[in-house]
Amino acid sequence: MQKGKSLAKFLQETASADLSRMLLSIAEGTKALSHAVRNIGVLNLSGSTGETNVQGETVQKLDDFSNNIIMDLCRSSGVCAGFLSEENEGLATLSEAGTYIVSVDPLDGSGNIDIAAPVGTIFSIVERISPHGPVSAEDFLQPGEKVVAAGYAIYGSSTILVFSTGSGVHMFSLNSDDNQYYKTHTNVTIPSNGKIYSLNQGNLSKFEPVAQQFVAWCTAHDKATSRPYSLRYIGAMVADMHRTFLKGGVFLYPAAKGETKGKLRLLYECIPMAYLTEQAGGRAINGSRRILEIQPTELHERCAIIIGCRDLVARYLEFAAAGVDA
Ligand code: AFP
Repeated sequence: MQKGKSLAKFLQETASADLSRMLLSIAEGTKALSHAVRNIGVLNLSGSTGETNVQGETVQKLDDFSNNIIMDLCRSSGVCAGFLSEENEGLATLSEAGTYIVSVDPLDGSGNIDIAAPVGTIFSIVERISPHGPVSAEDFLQPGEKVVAAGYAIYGSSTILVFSTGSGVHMFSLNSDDNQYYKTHTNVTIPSNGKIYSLNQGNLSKFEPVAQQFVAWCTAHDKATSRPYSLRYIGAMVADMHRTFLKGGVFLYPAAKGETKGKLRLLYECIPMAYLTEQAGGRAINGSRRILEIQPTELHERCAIIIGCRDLVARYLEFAAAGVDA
């Protein structure tokens, strides 16, 4: 691999000492998870723990392992005040004198583990509102506009850490020789348009009518706009979004008919991806509103999402504004 700047050096030059520390701790966690994902069989980490998480989903051994690793590293950073994870029902105070509040999906796409398909970690970071001491729910329930850094790691055919601290989106690849991250893409921009749409099309009849109209538009023939577009769906948001950042297109998990919320979680899936997408020049909405403007009201709140190339998200909004019969 041709080595770019190391992550530590890059952060030294672009972020405060405390934020660097926070991000480097999460990055260390992703290295451990990358190793675990690649050695799942020999580490006896496949299969489920037999428990169910707060979302009602079966907890995989690797989910549990990932949660513990990321939480321990956030704690040892000394700057992480509060921690919320998809795997924990409540929030945790890690360091009463810390500044940062971290919301994380430690292992996104865990259904992909047993088939050796990509999985990842997604996180977002805000500053605490409460004074020093134990953290409170309001520290976590901040809109995406308050995010100071967000990112994800994808454990795919290679391991890549992607993040933004508010000045562009940067990608760092994990070098297996020295187990260090090196910059491979800087200031990533999502193309303004694209020829890929990504959703669980098997659920189409359950989704809001606008989503059905949008998919019908994506699959219609039109030479001028190069339609029909291609459908790609990996079933791990991290992987579907990683492709969207690099190749363009749109990823959707719309609301079901008659509902306003979707399946994905606002604090540790939708907000971090929306933040990165806007940093990369794209757009992210819940069907009608910009995701980063939504005021969260619950820790594990769900949210509909339509995210990716500006022009495609704008097209979805046009259909929504025109109104469709259910
Ligand atoms: P987990 O983090 O629980 O593994 O969830 C995966 C996920 O939230 C997201 O990464 C996928 O895009 C989505 O679920 C897939 O959902 P469907 O199976 O309903 O298509």
